Amino acid sequence: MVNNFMNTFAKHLEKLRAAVLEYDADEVNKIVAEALEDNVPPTQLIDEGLLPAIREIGERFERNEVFLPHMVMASEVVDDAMKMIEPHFAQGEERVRGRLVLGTVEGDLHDLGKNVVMMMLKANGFEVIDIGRDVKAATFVERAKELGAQIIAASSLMSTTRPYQREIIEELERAGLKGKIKVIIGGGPCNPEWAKSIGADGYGHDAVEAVAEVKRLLGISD
Ligand code: B12
Repeated sequence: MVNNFMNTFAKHLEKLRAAVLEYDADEVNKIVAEALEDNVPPTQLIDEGLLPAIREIGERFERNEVFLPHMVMASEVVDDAMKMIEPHFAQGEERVRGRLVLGTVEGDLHDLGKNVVMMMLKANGFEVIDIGRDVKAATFVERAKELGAQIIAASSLMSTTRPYQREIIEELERAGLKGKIKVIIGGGPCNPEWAKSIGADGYGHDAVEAVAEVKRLLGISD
């Protein structure tokens, strides 16, 4: 019985990965619908189906095997599929455990990772206000202030945009809010050393770590 489940899951995930690599939106949506029907967990569909495929596209891009339009097509296919999956995430608890403002930094249009982080945080009972992509440092701080957020979460996917994460912390310092509003960062070019060097309060390698870091910063132990 357990093996049957595993086989069904593996089959869906492999088909899903292949369909993203073919940029076949209809096929991807069909597989996602079937997989959800077969009770494949939404996190598994994302982590083991969609994400390996989009990473593979990134690697092919790096090797000059595919070009920008292919990355655009693949990201649109993945974005659509994530929109189908989102309602199937377990709802977070009624009680809101904390409020965050989440965005991608200035100059950076990559938002798939930010969206995955948002889904996971919401599923874990956090209120997340998505302020979009290509967001200026000052806007992160203004929005967090006006919404009474305890945490700013900033995503950066490029080495050229990562410095804007530091600008957010500098903005907080200027506003006298450093330490009062915490900052958590993540995304491809980020790592714990970078987080430490810019004075960020937390770093998450992926959406699961994002949730763990937010809990740590808010002193939530479960
Ligand atoms: C899809 C994609 C695009 C899409 C983005 C669409 C969209 N709506 O997001 C499009 C086609 C628009 C694009 C454009 C470009 N891209 Co691009 N893109 C990618 C690609 C293939 C996948 C990124 C992705 O979505 N991954 C899936 C998500 C789920 O993973 P993730 O973002 O890493 O997020 C996870 C973690 O990092 C973490 N996380 C993310 N954010 C946060 C935030 C917090 C707070 C926390 C705690 C955790 C966290 O959790 C997430 C979930 O696990 C990557 C390759 C790669 N390997 O990353 C290149 C890549 C990021 N792109 C790259 C480049 C160069 C570009 C362009 C400059 C190309 C060009 N010549 O124009 C433009 C720049 C546009 C701009 N101004 O931003 C480079 C960046 C190189 C670098 N180091 O600087 C990469 C690495 C490709 C490469 N190998 O060269 N891209």
